[in-house]
Amino acid sequence: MAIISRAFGRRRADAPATLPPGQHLVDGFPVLTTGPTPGMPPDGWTLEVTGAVDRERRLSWEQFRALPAETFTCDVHCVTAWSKLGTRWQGVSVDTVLDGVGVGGAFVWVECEGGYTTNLRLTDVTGGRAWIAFAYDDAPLEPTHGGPARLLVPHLYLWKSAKWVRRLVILDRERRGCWESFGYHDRGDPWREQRYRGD
Ligand SMILES: Nc1nc2c(c(=O)[nH]1)N[C@H]1C(S)=C(S)[C@@H](COP(=O)(O)O)O[C@H]1N2
Ligand SMILES: [Mo]
Repeated sequence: MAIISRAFGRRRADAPATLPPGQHLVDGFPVLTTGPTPGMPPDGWTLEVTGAVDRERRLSWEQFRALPAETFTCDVHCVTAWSKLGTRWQGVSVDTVLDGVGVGGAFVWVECEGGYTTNLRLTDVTGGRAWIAFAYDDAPLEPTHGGPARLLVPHLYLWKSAKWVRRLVILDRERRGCWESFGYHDRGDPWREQRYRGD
């Protein structure tokens, strides 16, 4: 009962049904970063897959860009309550990045240039639902939005979509990232309003 009245109570009468509860549409594309934008030229960028894997993987920018990429359109939802519908991206599926490493754990800990971290379940970044994105609106991803490349997990709150991603660490138990250790939810499903631990 409480859950139902909360979800319906927060939805504005004129809000499209495609918006999760409590969210509103925003103009433009807000930038939300704690701290400065790290200067991260593609030359020095690598993407590593480490931790509980059979074979570690380390991709240079050239190797990463040689992987098959996808163009996809998705909605994004920030926990501060703004959403954008129909955003257009290009990226490499996380399935493709993990192909051949032999994952031996159910959790992913994500590390970024600049120190940001977040945690996810492996099932939330596999099965065609997450990408390492390198282009937005048919242009190279702006540094402020995570360029040269960011994780994009559009079905979860956007704090999970780590900008300037450098490393995916596969773990057999959950390790909390930056916001999660402050009490944000380990999973962060916007349709269930999983903002804070216990939601
Ligand atoms: N490296 C890094 N990634 C990050 C953040 C950050 O501070 N550092 N902020 C997160 C949060 S809280 C949000 S809402 C989104 C915002 O993405 P945007 O700036 O492209 O809108 O990035 C997420 N990824
Ligand atoms: Mo956020």
